[in-house]
Amino acid sequence: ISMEAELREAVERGEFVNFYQPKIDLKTGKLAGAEALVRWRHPQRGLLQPTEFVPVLERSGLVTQVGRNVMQQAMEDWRAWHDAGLKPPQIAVNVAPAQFRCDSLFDDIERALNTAEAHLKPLSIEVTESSLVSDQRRVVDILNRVRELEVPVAIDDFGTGYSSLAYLVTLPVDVLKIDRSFVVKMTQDANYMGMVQTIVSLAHNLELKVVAEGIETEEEAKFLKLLRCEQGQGYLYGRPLPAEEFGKLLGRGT
Ligand code: G
Ligand code: G
Ligand code: MN
Ligand code: NA
Repeated sequence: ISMEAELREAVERGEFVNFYQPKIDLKTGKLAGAEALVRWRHPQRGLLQPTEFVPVLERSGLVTQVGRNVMQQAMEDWRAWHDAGLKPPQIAVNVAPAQFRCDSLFDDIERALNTAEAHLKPLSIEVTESSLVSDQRRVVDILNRVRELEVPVAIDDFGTGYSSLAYLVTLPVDVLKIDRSFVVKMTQDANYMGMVQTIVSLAHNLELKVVAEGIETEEEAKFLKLLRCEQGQGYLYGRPLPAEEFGKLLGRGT
């Protein structure tokens, strides 16, 4: 049985689950958001990471279905936390390039949003640079409509893709996420430090907020704070957690 056929069955059986990784306000140290990260609860092989199956989901087109479910699940979890008297932060959901080519993306976002309390801004999306390079007018149109719903848009893995700097000026986005490959090398290599510094000031000049990914050490956090990077995400603050564990973290009021 091919992996694609196996994934098709996994979608039908609902074997995908959302994990949530905290995002921290670097100035206050408080919880500022979370990113939903999909996992596959494989009946035999246990919990699988996205690197093991997201590429196949993308090649087979199944990523539109799974992406839609991840977004809907994120807002159902948000709603459950809210109804339990917790204060869930905004949840960021990854949107794959193929979802932009699918006619239902805007409706999917609107439906998910209406599951939660839309006025409390429960949702944001993260898009990779590769989503932004093809069919730009269509993508810009979708992003504009998404932002009208007060759903912020982040460029994910910034610096690792193919987009030109001109896109940053013209695209309707709110946040730039610095890829963890830069953060890892930043404290080892002055060239990378310079690069991160430049990316943060570029973003700020364009009135974009910056989220740094993959923060693992206090030293990295210290430098990013000095650069006035707004938010951080990484093992230093917390690993991706199952919904139930993330709910407990919210209950502890961190
Ligand atoms: O969760 P990490 O733990 O391993 O995620 C690895 C990669 O998989 C990241 O690049 C992340 O953006 C991607 N990813 C995780 N969850 C999703 C998802 O729900 N949809 C898409 N399209 N990509 C995801
Ligand atoms: O969407 P994206 O590529 O940005 O997803 C984030 C990925 O990075 C996930 O695979 C997540 O598990 C992983 N990740 C998050 N924090 C850290 C970290 O501090 N170190 C490492 N090595 N990976 C991380
Ligand atoms: Mn992401
Ligand atoms: Na990323």
